[in-house]
Amino acid sequence: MDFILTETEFNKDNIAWNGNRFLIGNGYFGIRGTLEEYTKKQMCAVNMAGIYDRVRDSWRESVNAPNPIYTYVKVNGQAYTLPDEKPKFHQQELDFRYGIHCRVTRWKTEHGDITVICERFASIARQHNIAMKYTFSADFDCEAEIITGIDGDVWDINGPHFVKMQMGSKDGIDYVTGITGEKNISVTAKECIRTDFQAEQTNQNTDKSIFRHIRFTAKANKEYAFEKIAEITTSVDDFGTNGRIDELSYRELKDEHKAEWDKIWDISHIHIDGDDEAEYALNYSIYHLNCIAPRNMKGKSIPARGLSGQVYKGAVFWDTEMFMIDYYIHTAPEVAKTLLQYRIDTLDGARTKAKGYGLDGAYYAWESQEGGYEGCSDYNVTDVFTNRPMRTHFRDKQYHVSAAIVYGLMKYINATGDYDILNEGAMEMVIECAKFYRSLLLKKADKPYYEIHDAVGPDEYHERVNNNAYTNRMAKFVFDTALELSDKCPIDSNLKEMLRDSSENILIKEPDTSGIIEQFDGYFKLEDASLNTVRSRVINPKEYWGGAYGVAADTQVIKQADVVAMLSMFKNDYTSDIMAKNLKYYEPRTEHGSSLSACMYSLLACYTDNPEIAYPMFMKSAKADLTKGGKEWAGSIYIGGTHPASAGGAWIAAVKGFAGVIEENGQLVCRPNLPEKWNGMSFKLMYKGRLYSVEIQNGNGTISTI
Ligand code: IFM
Repeated sequence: MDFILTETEFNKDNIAWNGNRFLIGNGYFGIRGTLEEYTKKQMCAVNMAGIYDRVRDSWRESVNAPNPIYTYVKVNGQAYTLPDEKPKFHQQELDFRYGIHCRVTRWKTEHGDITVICERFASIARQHNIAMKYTFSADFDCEAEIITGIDGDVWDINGPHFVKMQMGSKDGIDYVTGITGEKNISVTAKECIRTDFQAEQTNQNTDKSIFRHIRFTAKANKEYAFEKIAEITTSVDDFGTNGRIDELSYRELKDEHKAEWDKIWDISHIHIDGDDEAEYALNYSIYHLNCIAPRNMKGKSIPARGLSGQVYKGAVFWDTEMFMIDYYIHTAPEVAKTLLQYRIDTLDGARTKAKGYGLDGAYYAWESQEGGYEGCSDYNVTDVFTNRPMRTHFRDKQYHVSAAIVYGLMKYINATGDYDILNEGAMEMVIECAKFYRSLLLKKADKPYYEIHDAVGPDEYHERVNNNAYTNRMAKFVFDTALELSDKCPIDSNLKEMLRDSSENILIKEPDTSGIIEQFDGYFKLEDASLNTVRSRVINPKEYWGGAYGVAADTQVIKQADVVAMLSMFKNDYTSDIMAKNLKYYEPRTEHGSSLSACMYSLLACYTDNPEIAYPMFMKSAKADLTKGGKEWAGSIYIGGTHPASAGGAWIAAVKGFAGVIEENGQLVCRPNLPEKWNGMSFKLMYKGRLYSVEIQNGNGTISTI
C-alpha cells in the first residue's frame, strides 16, 4: 500500500489544516506542512521540542526556530507565491512512509507557464538536519530570481520569543540565531545551498532574517535545481551535530533518512487485510507518533499537539502516558523510557505544585513544561461572550494526572520487565504520587470510607465534583502499585500501612441496580438532556461547554471518556455485562469533544465483543488528523494542531482491542475480535526484550517470536 497523502488543488481554507496533516518531524523539531514561501501569516513553524519561553505575563509556550526553508521565486521581476498568486496546477504531497514532503505548483504567467517543485524532509538519521531540493522551470526564456534563506520573523502565539537576533554568513553558510528572553537560550538555523547552474548571488539581511537572491537567465523547458542542507541547533541540546552541512549532500541524507524509516516501519507497520482505508489511517497515525518521538534525547516528552506548534503551550499532558506510550513501549521501548525519565526528572516540579496547594507528595503539572513547570493557567479559556478569561479548574483539580504517570510506568514495566527503572527514580516517583493521593483523602464523620472531593475528572465539562469514579479508582491504583512495588523496593512500614489503609478504604463507585457506575456524586440527578438538545443551546460555535455556566455543565452530557476510560483500564474488575451497559449508557451522552475520547470507547467496545461498535470510533481516532473540521477552538483560544493521543489511542484500539493482544500472567496472548470487513491483521511488537510477530487469520491469532 502507498503511504501517500495528496492534495491536488490549492485551497487557502486548508492552510492551517495542511500545516498539521502534512507535518514532517524527527522528535527534535516538527516542521509544519506549510509551503516554502509561507511566512508567519500562514502559521509556518519549525517547532522545537522541550524549549520554552515566556513573554511578560502571557502564556509560556514552546519556541519556533528561525525557518531555514523559506524560498520563493520571481520571474521577470514578479513574485509567484501562494496564497497570493492563483496557481494553474498545485499538488501537495506527503510520503508518510519516509516523511518526505513535496509540492508541485505551476503558475500561468503572461509569457507562459512556470513550475516549482520542492521536496524536503526532516532527517530522522541526523536530527539536527533538514534537506530540501528546489527545482524551477519555465516553458519560455525568462529572467528568474530565487529568493531563499532563513526567515527569523517566526510565527508565535504568545511571542516574540527572540529578544535578540544575530545573523551572518561564513564560508557559504548563512545563519540566524535567536536568543530567548526568559532563559537566554539560543536557537540557531544554518543553511547552505548547492546549485546545478550558473547564477549571480547576493545576500540580503533584514533585522531578523537572511536571504540569498539567486539571479539567472532561464532557458525554456530547462530545469534549474538547488539543494539546501539546513541545520537547527540550540544552546541546550542533548546531542551534537553530525557533519558540516556544506559537506552533506541531499542524496546521501535522503538515503540514510529512508533507511532509518525502513527500520522503524519494519517493527511498526500494521497490515489490515480487507480494509485499506483503516490500514492507511492507522499507519498514518503511526507516522505521526514517529515524527515526535524524542529519540536520542534525555528526559524529554511529547506535547499534546506533538510538534505541530505552540498550541496548548507545547506542554506535555496525561495524553502521553495514557494514550501514546503504549505504541513506544511495544516498538521502541527506549523512547518510552525517555518519556518516563521526563516525569522522573520533573518530580521536584510536581512536589512544588503539591506543596503550593497544601498537599503532600507529587502533583504533576496539568500542562507540563521543562522541569515540570506548570504551564496551565487558572484561566485557561477565554469566554467568547465577554472576552474575559474564564476561571477553569484544569490546573488545580485534575488530580488524575499523577496517577496517569504511574499507570504509564506500570504499562512500561509490565511489558519490558525493566524493573531497574525503579531504582533510577521511578519508585520515588510512585511513592510521591501515592502520598499525594493520600493527602487528598477525606473522611466524613458518619462514613467508613475515604472520599476525594472537589475534583475534575477526564470529563472536563463537570468541574469540582466529588468522588469522580475515575479519579478515585486511579488513586487506588497508585496505592496498590506502591504496595506491590514495595516487594522490590522496600518502603517504610508506617508508609506501607498508610497505603494499605488508603487502598482498602477509598470509595470505589460500584454499579447501581441497572449496572451503571455514576460518574461522580450527583451525576444522575443532572438534567438528562440529549447531545442534540445541548448542542441546540449553543449560541456561539466557539463557546466553551464546561466551566461554571457552560451548556453541558448542568447536564449529563460529558466531554470525553471518563467512566468508560476507567472500565477499559481496569477491565478485569468488571463483568462484560457491566462494561457493555456502561458503554451503552455513556456513549450517547458523550460529545467526544476531545480527541482522546473515541479510542477509549472503541477499546471498551472491543472488550465487550462489539467490534462493529468499536470500528467507527477507531476510525475517528485514526483519522483525527486526516479529517478536516476537528475542534479548533476552546472559547476564543485556538487549539488546532496534530492529535498524537488520538493516534496512540488508535494504535491501542487496533492492537489491544481488535487484535486482542493483551498480557496475561506475564505472557502475551492474542484473542482477536476483528470487525466484519477485516479478514486479518499482521504486525510485530516488542515484549520483554523480544520481538514478536502477530498474525490473525480466520478469527484466530498466533503470536510467535522472531
Ligand atoms: O489532555 C487533554 C484533555 O483531556 C482534554 N483537553 C485536551 C487535553 C490535551 O489533549
